Amino acid sequence: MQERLLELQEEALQKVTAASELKELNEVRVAYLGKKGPITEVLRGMGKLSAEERPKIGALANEVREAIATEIEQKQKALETAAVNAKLATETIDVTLPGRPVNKGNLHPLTRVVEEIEDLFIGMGYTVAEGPEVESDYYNFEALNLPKSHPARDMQDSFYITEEILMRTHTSPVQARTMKKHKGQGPVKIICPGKVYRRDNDDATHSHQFQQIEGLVIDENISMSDLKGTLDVFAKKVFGQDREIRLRPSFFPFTEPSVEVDISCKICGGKGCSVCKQTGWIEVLGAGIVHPNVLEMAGFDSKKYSGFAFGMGVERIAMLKYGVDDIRHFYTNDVRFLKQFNHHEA
Ligand code: FA5
Repeated sequence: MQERLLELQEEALQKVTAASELKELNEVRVAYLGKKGPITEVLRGMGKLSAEERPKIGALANEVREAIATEIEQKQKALETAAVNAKLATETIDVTLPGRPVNKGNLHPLTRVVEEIEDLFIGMGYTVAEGPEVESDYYNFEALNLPKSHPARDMQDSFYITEEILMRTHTSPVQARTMKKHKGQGPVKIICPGKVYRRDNDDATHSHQFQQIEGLVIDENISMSDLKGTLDVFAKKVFGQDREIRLRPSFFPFTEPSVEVDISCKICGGKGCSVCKQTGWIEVLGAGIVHPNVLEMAGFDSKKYSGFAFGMGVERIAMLKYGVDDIRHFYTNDVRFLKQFNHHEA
């Protein structure tokens, strides 16, 4: 019996040494140390032994079991460590690799200009108003003193959807809509940013779709000097103290008197270039004193109230501010162009 036990020990230890996987090792454990294993079998036959031999064989059997168990345990640890090392070897991270750059977007230059102008006027007590881009002929023209056959309608070639509905050609309809809401009660002090559409041929300074910001102030005793002062603050804040502004007499059916406001060209410094069409000036906005007909049509008493209004082209302002020589750059979305506006103050 003693021999049989030592034989079993030898056999088991060889198998432990040979095992190359945890699964195999477990099979050895079950085979030799399990309840149905050969050692248990030997112990069952101990009843046939003499009283002297029994404890000896019992002790030996325990030693054999322990030897096998210890060996299995050590092998198990070795196999586990080897498995972890193998995993680490295949999953190594090279911490010296440079990181992937995170591409951060930035606001479109036109959005930035609109926000800057909004902030400026909000700071002067204006509120922001908005209106629809698909507009009725009534608000786009008639309520602004432009009846159906008025020749001045040709000043803004329009995209008509039906006889009565068109893509708005300017942001001035928002003036008319806002005045109506006020039901003849002043004061009104708003700016209205938004997209507008015209059948203009695209070139360096014209686009068939562009943005405007409208301004409207109605109160008692509003005069041309209030308009001039406001435009001066606007020009100095947006373009800097060194920019000059020029007011030219002009005509708009909804204002009387009317002016067109030019700002000295930053690209050529006023000498003349393709952007300013060799004049040294770029037209950025139209303005004037609200026509009494417009006030009356919107329900305001033109004897009590007066007001001024202006409408500026956002792209023209952005071109002047950032020195952009072609309006089409704003709409072709070349990332190299857009990335240049990454900083808060360009
Ligand atoms: C108007 O649209 C008037 N509604 C402005 C106004 C409002 C006058 C209130 C009086 C009182 P005008 O057509 O001039 O006016 O356009 C205003 C500005 O829009 C121009 O000064 C110019 O900066 C810009 N603009 C006009 N046409 C284009 C175009 N095709 N592409 C880009 N900008 C344009």
